[in-house]
Amino acid sequence: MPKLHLVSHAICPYVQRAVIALLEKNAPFERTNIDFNDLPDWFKAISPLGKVPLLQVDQEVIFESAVICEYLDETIAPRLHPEDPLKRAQHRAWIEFGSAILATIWEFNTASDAQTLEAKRKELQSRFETIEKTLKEGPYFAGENFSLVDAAFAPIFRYFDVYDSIADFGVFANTPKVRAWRQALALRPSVKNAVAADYPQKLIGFIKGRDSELSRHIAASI
Ligand SMILES: N[C@@H](CCC(=O)N[C@@H](CS)C(=O)NCC(=O)O)C(=O)O
Repeated sequence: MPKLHLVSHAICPYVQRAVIALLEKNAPFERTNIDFNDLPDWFKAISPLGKVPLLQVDQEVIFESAVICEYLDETIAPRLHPEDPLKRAQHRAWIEFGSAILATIWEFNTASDAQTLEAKRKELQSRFETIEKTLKEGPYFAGENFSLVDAAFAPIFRYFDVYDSIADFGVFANTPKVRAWRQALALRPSVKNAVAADYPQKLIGFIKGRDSELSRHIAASI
């Protein structure tokens, strides 16, 4: 088994995908959280894009969360991707869909005015309405078995635990299956343990550090 070192950040959702996959596989790994305001030279030297997650596998480097998760899935049991190639392709597609949601979440976090925040809120609601149509019995995306799609969506839902403490944005009002999926993922040990206990405070601090509509909501809520 090669030595795995995951270069990380305390609140990065893409990092959490890889951490959740590693924890599901019970694989030993070292995690180092870096500070984007003070990037270590060793990270600059090995990171092609200057982004996390980055996985060191012995002396080799892999970047991009989806690629890291695929590598982990191909090398460490149990498989989190379906065996069937068509189903696997569909799972990859929904992971991409999750990345599109993360892009909208970024725009929601940084929206400069109330109108933009509302537009992004509606966009998020509509994305979850789309995924509602694909969900079956649960508790996870593909039923009983936890998959890499679950690893990709758990960090998305974690944002909403913090948003819920700010205001009722009603993003999941029309999506009961998504709500149940979100609850099931929040209870999963790998999901719980992918971030430290101070994650909510760190995310709130990150949002408050920007002159955004959401930071004004936080100021109004305390
Ligand atoms: N597509 C990349 C996105 C990774 C990403 O955007 N990571 C952010 C932190 S959440 C980052 O490293 N940002 C640093 C920067 O852009 O300078 C992946 O899936 O790994």
